[in-house]
Amino acid sequence: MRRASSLAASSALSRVLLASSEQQHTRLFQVTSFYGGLNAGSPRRSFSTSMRSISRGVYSGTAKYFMSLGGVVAASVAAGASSLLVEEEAYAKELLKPDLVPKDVVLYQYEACPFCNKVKAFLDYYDVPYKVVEVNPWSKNEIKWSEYKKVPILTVDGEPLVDSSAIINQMGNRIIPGRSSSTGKTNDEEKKWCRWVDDHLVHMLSPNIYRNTSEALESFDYIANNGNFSFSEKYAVKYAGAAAMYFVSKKLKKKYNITDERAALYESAETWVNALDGRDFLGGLKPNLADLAVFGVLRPIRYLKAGRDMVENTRIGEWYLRMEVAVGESSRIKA
Ligand SMILES: N[C@@H](CCC(=O)N[C@@H](CS)C(=O)NCC(=O)O)C(=O)O
Repeated sequence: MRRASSLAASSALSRVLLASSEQQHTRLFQVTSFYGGLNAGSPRRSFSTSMRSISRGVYSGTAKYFMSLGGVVAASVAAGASSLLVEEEAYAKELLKPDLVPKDVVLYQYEACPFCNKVKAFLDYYDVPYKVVEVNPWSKNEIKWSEYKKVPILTVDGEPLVDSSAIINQMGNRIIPGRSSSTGKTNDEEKKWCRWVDDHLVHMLSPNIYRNTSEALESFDYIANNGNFSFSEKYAVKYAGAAAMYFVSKKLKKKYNITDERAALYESAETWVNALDGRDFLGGLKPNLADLAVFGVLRPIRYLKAGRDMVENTRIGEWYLRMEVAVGESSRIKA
């Protein structure tokens, strides 16, 4: 893993910088929105994209003029940029030996599915290039060839793997050196928290993201715009889906004994921060599979109202940001 030479110092520095990172993100987000480089899903990326565009000189003279007026704004952007650079120095992807990287990896997924996002977090962190096939949840035409009718399905050099946890375990044993033989406390802790993600954390999601009509519509707007739907399906999905999931989420609340869904989400976030026990990641100085699982499951909701509330009302934001930096850009191969 690439790390800054003075690990302890940079880690401490990052901690200080990350303490105000949520405010920085909000500010950067507002600034980039103003300049038109908006990407609601990833303020960090939209910021760097905007900065790259400015430095390449792609903006018109008028736009540059308005930018030059924003002296105060620019100063705060510069401060944010330098701290983000330090963060990127300290946390980075885990790079594999090239001969361990599978040649042909295809993920059959729904863009907003938490289980699929777990697998993507793993592939992105280990920088495994993968193609994505977005499955239509109604016809499922794209996975007609498979007996398994859920997503994610990952084909690795032609071999289909199913179920997010099994996929990650099998891929981990295959590409992380020494992993299949690793034993002991660390491994037990990692396994315990991976199980917690599947048995507990995922059940917090639906009751929260569909908890009222406006949040259900916000969630389905995201799903409709990012899923594999025809033009007419999009509208049906957004409104019928939101209405249906609003009622389903109430049933799920009962099933999992949740009385106050937001309180339960916050409690889960705090439980996770307590598990970190002061470490940057559950894996110590770098993420392990449990970090990647928690991050993956939370990623589709992070910039929805539920995720924003969670970050504002719990201590999970600093860890989440470290994960965003460590996992980095997607390794997805653009078609
Ligand atoms: N335990 C499985 C659960 C996968 C799962 O339930 N996927 C959902 C999407 S989030 C699914 O495909 N449901 C069936 C359907 O859409 O018909 C895993 O971890 O991969």
